[in-house]
Amino acid sequence: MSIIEQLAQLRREAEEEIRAAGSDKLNDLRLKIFSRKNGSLSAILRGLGGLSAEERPKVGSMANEVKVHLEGLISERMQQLKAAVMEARLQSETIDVTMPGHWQKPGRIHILNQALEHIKDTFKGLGYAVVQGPEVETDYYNFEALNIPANHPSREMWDSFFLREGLLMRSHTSPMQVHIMEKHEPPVRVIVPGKCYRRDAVDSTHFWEFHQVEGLLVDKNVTFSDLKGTLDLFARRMAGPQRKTRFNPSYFPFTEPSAEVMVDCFVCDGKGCRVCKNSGWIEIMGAGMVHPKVLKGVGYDPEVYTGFAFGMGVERIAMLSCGIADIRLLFEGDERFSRQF
Ligand code: FA5
Repeated sequence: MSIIEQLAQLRREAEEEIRAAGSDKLNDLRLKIFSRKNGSLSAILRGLGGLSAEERPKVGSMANEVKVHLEGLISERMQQLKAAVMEARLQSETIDVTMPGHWQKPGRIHILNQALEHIKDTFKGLGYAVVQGPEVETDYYNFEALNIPANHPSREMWDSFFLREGLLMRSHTSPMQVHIMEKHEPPVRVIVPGKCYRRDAVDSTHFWEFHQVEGLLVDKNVTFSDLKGTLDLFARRMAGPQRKTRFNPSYFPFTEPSAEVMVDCFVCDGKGCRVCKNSGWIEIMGAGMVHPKVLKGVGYDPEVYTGFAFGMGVERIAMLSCGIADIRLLFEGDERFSRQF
């Protein structure tokens, strides 16, 4: 077969192969035709030397034309394959911008945390520092150091969850009064938010796990009027200026005198209902002047320093400020409830 016929055959066969090749084959095909060492075009061109001086340029230019033609076909095929890949991708990744999106419900701060923040802000504004304390306490801090010796009848007020010998889940935040005074010289002005645990029967205003905020202020010349003024301001700020407050005489072994701070019932406006047990009033905290025995126990001189303390239930405050009639609603995690606040 002459070189011209060989070139014509190469052209025909290569055209067919290029048209049929996929992108993985195309590069191999390019080498098979154009490789200097063992490409089929190079093999044919090696025969040029045997041609006459007249034939050589003619065949040379034909070989060049076949080369340019096949190279063009290969890059055209390459473009075609790339375009097909892109088209397939566009088809499979089509985004319908008119489709409705997935709605993510935004989270909310729980009503208890909202109340806690409000309480903290109010007292921070009055110059109180915020400190935390342990939930597992010793019998000494939960009772003894607060003037509640073993077998004292007032321990019944704090029916507790006991752990190992001498340890218990704190039943109020008052133990922190002692921790703080042991560590700091007066003046002291702190609040202590935290969880407390009691074996209380659950009803609309009691739960076995709840939150308190303890307050403690000790300095020279602190009087019961300072306590009343502070808590009255706080109650109105939390529950609204229309709410009435009342200080009932009460008893806590670690304060003398002691008081129960009441707010008129927000559900019945003081007329009497299930929530206020028909009394018209809801107790929100206990308070009083720090007992001299407690001051002495931590090394403070009760002749020089006096102070007041209070402990409030955060759940009760949250219920009061939002008109919630049952404490259990706060712990059920029902979104229909929590979304309202
Ligand atoms: C005390 O716990 C005292 N430590 C408070 C105190 C502190 C008095 C400093 C004097 C000086 P009491 O047991 O009354 O007191 O509880 C205080 C508040 O915690 C109550 O007014 C109530 O709002 C809340 N509370 C008590 N028990 C529960 C309960 N089971 N569930 C929800 N809230 C409760």
